Amino acid sequence: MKPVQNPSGAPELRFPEGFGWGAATSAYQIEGAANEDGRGPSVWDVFSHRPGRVREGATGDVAADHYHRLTGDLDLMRDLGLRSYRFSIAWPRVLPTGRGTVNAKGLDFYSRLADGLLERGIAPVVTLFHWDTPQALQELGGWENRDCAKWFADYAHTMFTALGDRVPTWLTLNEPKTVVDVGYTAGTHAPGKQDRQLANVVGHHLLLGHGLAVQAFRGTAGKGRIGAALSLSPTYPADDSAAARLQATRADAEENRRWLDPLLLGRYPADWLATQPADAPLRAAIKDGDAAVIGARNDLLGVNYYGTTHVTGTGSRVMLHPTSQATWQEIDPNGLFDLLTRIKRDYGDLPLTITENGMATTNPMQDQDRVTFLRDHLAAAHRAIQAGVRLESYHLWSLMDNFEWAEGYTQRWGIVHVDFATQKRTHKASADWYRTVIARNGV
Ligand code: GCO
Repeated sequence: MKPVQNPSGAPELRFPEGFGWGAATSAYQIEGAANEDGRGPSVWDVFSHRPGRVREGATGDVAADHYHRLTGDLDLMRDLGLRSYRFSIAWPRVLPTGRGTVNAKGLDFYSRLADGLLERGIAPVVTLFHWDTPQALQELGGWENRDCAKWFADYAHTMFTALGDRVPTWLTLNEPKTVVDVGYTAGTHAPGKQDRQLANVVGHHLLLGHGLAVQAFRGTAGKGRIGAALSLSPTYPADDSAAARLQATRADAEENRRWLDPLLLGRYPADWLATQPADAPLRAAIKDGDAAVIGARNDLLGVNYYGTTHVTGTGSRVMLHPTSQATWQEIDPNGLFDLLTRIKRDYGDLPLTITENGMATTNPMQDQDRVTFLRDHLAAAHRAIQAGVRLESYHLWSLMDNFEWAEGYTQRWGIVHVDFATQKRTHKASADWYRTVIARNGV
């Protein structure tokens, strides 16, 4: 590993003044307090309590107990020097049945969180939906039901009204792709369905919910900006053959364009739509006018980047780069440069924020592999900025170890170690390294 800093201590790669050094988390993964202060259940509470769904039978009932440790965690962020913090709001903590009467105690938690960040000079970046659909709405069909888009926009409006004076950056959805591919196709995330056709309908309703929430935002006095957080993966042919190139284009449609195009160009990509059979339920789900709602102007785009995708001429995926403990991850920092410059080229010059980037490692404290990962990705991000990309901020995933969905507590993604028996937080090597990066404004 080559030295991180030059001998004088100045960074080799200096970031623009005011760059938003940040970290990300999500509600169900850290909060715990699942049954307290009036919070209603989400699909993840139900799913994680079903035998055999999550490794070692783990749940998010307690998680990192962040709900009870708010002040300590805010101080931890301040001590790292964070300038930006991306968190999500648990919809059923604010609206226990997804709609109707607001749970004042739930809302108050997020209000205290936003205030606590601002007091410490940290900008709140709020995600409205990080997969925890209220169970009461799931019983009405959840995102399979077109009305869910409207329920989501109403909830979003509640949050804009409550926190709009304090939150500069809003993200509607986190990774709709994962809901579609993992929650509704593979079935290994909540709600655990395996129905590709239904999954695409869910995907459409998620996009519609995004568009309606953006509309609701424009109607409020909030002075902030709004967009979505997409998980994107540049796709490449695994070899030079024409067949592999064709498959890479198809994979790109599935991984990236089917989300980017509707949001930023106001239409599904024609080649992707052509893969949907004439009688696919998705076709009936798309109503006149939806494209315009979904494609309403966004102020920024959140990019979750974990790695690249390589496909062969038969369309199967191969890994040409190292992976991590999370074996779906193909670690390739250069892909981040390709992705950021590609977004600018194909979708215009909108401000970008990296909303997630990180790796799981089995090294509990001396996580030099994570330091190398983060440094290499920041170098790629820096190169993209040099190439003219309007990248404003970077949120590593994750601030602290947490409930990693179906993997439970067996994968650690944090720069801060959490002892889940005592809830003690301890800096890993990567946390101390990141603190220096922030202080020097560069790597
Ligand atoms: C996601 C989620 C995070 C995960 C992270 C690691 O993007 O999948 O936003 O909740 O924990 O990506 O898998």
